[in-house]
Amino acid sequence: MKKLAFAALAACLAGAPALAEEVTLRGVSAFAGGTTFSRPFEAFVAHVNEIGKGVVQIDYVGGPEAVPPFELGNAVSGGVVDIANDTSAFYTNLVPTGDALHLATNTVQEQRANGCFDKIDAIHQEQMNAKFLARTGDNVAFHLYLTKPIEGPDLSGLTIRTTPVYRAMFEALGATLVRTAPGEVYTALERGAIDGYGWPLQGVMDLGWDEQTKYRVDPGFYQVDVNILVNLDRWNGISDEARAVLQQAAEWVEAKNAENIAINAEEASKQAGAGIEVITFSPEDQAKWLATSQEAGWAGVAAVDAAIAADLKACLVE
Ligand code: 173
Repeated sequence: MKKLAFAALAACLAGAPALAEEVTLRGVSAFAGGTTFSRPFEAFVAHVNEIGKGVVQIDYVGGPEAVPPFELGNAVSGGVVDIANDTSAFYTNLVPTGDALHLATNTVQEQRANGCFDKIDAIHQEQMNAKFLARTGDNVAFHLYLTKPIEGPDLSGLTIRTTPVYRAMFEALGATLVRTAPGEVYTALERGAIDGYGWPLQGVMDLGWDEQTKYRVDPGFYQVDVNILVNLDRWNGISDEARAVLQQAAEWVEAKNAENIAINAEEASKQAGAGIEVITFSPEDQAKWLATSQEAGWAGVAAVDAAIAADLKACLVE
């Protein structure tokens, strides 16, 4: 090993192209291993480890037990973690306009084609020292889940578990909000500390929340963003070949976002099987629900940075 490093250094000094050594990146997910929103990342890791042999490998260290979800942004920003699977809602401390990402109505493929992806990447590079490598979660909407029924889009008197994803909307509809990591939702429900929670259509059953959930409010709103981020210094320090492997695997995992449409249908029927009833509002109330989600969501981003909000809205909402 030492000899090899010396040989590489010598080759480098002699001006000859150095034999790039295989690099290993330490990877962590903000979601528990094997659960819905870690799955695309886990497939990405397996793919990189297959196509990147001799060039780049990922050592998947683990999930929230390795790094607490709301700390993962700092960990990848500072280089404690090289590559992270994280949602923008968990790192708003670093990229406060990241809330725009879940307001997208188009796909990541469209965002790559219309230049939006590069803008989002530039914001991540500048504000959190991270390369925005890939986005998963397209086609999966968020919902409100409840332990008691509601009649319409009035959440006053309800205490709801939230993350920045739902904050602006649920606040506008009068809810009292408590932010928790996913790992704390079950206990909060069990203790009656919350009357419900925001969560995507997929994954409710992963941590047993169906046992404590009576209702899902339809329609869903927004679109999940679970992103693969690489520490920028690490990204800049690896070979072109390693970066190309990661880019290729990024677009490969993004192509799998289309599978979410079929998975959504399976999940909805599993929830029904677990006894979760669907609350559907009147057409006027549905319109209010959805209009509030968009208006409150974009107002929240504009309050942070009006110029970025306008720029991203133009390429995320088509
Ligand atoms: O509800 C959440 O914890 C959240 O914000 C989220 C975001 C993306 C996927 C899953 C959950």
